[in-house]
Amino acid sequence: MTDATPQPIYLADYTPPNWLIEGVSLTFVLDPTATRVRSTIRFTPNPDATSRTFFLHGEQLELIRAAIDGNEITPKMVEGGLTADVPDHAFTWESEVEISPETNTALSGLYMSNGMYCTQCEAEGFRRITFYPDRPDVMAPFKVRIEGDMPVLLSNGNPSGSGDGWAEWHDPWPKPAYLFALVAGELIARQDSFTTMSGKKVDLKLWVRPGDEVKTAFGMEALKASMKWDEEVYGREYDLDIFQIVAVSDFNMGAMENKGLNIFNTSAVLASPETSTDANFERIEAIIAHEYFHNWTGNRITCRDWFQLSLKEGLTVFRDQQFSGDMRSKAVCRINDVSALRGRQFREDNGPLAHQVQPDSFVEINNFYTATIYEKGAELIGMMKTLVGDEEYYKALDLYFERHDGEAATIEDWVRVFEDNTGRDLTQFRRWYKQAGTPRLKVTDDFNDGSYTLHFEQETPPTPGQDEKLPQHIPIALGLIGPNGDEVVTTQVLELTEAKQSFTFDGLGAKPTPSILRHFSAPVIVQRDSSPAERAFLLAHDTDPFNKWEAGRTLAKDVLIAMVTEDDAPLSEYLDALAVMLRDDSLDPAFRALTLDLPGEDDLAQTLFDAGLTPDPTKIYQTRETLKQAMAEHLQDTLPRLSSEMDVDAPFKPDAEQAGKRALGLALLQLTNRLDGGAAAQSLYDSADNMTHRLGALGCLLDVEKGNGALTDFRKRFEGDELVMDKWFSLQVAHAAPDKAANVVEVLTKDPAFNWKNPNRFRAVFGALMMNAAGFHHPSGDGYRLFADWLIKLDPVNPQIAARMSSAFETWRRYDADRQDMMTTALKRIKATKGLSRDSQEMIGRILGDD
Ligand code: B3K
Ligand code: ZN
Repeated sequence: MTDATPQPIYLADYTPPNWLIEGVSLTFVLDPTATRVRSTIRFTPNPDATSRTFFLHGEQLELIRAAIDGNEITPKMVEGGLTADVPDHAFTWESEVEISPETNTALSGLYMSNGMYCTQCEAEGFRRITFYPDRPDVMAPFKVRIEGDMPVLLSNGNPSGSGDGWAEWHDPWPKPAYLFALVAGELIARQDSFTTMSGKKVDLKLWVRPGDEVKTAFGMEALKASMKWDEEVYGREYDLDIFQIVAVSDFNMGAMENKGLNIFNTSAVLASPETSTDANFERIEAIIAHEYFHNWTGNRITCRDWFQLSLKEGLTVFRDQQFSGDMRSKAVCRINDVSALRGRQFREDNGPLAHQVQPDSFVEINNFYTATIYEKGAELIGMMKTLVGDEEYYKALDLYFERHDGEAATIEDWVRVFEDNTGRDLTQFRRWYKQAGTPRLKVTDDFNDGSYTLHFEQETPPTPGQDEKLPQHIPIALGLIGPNGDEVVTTQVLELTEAKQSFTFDGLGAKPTPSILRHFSAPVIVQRDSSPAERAFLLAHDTDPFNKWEAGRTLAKDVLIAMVTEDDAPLSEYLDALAVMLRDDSLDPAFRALTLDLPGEDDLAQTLFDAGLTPDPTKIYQTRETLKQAMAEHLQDTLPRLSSEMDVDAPFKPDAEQAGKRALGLALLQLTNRLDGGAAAQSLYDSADNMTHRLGALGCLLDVEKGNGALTDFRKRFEGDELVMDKWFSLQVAHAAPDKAANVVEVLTKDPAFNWKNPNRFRAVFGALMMNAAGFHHPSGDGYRLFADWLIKLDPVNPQIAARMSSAFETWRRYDADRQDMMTTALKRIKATKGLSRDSQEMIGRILGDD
């Protein structure tokens, strides 16, 4: 931690490592406050390097001894590590350091969680374990010996020996240090096996704390399904004798893809019907797949440097999204993915934190594990697939694995594989990686003598450091629908490359209705003046499920915007269209549930801001409430029958079919709840046999201020279950009325169960406050003050989480002068905190727009 202005590092300054590593041996002698780490590393000169200077990263390490080729030396300690005089040929480095896992609250490096030892090394945590060239382009095979009085001692790779109080592991696949992992504790495993496509049997172990084993069945099935899917779809086979997952309570993110030993936040792996919602099951399945898929896209082929982060993350997100689509409903998954993209990445792209998918510089790389790197990165992969077609996409991937296996690659390598494979010139497409901001796509049309022309105009607004934007290469999947609802032009992909470009379709009998950007074929914002009638027509007739949903969403959004900005906005077209769609039982219940879901408060605020207006969060909140009430009243007669159709008679299964019914059932319950004052919700709460229903019902009860009894009951039932208690905390904040939200948070932070050093618990409360837009932005400013107080408190303990959550303030420029003033005051107060971490310094500086 330092007060000095942190210095950025630049992609342009990349130089190859001076020294490569042939092999590493590590010995850990575990102790909570005085763990000894001995390393023996065989360094060889890198023929591609321009210098032989020897530098090893190291942070918060106490050096006990160091030696080169057996001779004790005294290295020179420098900022961020050490240097030493070394021979100009291969040599063996040895060192011993002491570290204190118990006092490591940042959860980076080796730390303790509930009495167990575990590690998190990505991005730069390994340097908190031992002195090492902690950069992803230095790859090495690892041998690890762990000594400690713990029954289970784990590391990467295959087991190579064990005895009382010790275990040894060997990972033959060269890997960068960020993929290193160690776990030691009192754990028990669910065991299974998977036979790979070449007939190799792989042991599978999912390690948890005793008591949690009842929650491991689903995760194990998801793992086996992922292994099979990666073989079938990408031809990728697993490459060690064993694959292990460990569940940890204190973890900064969802999970980590350490080679052969994935470490998971308990929230991303433990599941049971009584304690997990359908959304939890779905997320767990996706994260298990994501981390497993990293074995090829991330581990076998890793990143040359952290500017290439999206090379592994964008591609792996794309792969996990494909997997989820195959396991569940493609349409519903796509809609959810796009909603998440709009909610998080568009928000980021439209504010002071906007950055490139491949940034040019960063101060703290942990601040760049963002929706832009991940989700926008995944969209870029999807666009490439759309442009080259499925067959060429999979051929290009084969070439990628063949050409770069075992390497630390770049985004440029990736794009070149596509060019070499297809012969296409992707020069313009590369702009997607280097140009931040969400393109706006204006669309108009005309029809003359059977010729229909669509006119596109693209423009990307300025983002920090990038005032001028060039046109992007945008694949626009398009279909045309005739006046009788038949599709007259089936989906085809138009390639927009100019700032303005038109496309004409001849031989049409009548003016068609365009279905633009099917399947959301590019991460852009379509701006098209369209009548409610046209939107309702598409909602009824579009054959592309994404655009069918999109038509409903834009219809709802237009209505909400009109309600906010005009006195009497007509609702009938929307409500009638909704009623027709809801009753259409040829439609998947999950899809219908999504159509009932109104555009979020943040989305509306951004839309108003884009239109040159100043959003008022309170008014947006009230408007959504008014529309929901109107929906409930309009659908009143339909609700009882429809709701009963959503009953699930069969035993609980977390599959898409049952989950869809529960989702629609709960969406309808939220409407019924406005009419019956909580009666149906109370009865569902009392009879619920699964967490989806119980939590959904509890939310409804809180909405009508009848939740106190159920809240007490819920706590009593689940007091011992951390993950369910996280829900108990977050639900109360999510459902707090805007004028009460800050107070609810204040009370919850005083609850003895509010263990704020645990990231899940902190996020449960403050993540929910951030999402409760009208509460966070309440004109009293209490939300801002409280949020800032807690970020200041958290920063010295866990800078990564504090920095990440400061993005709650990233939208400050949208709002009125009073709110802007209160938000910037809060930000400046954080900034002025003595000893503020480099992580938070960078984030707050960028949010405020400091140079
Ligand atoms: N690669 C990790 C994220 C590491 C975050 C470091 N701050 C998980 C994932 O994307 O799979
Ligand atoms: Zn990942």
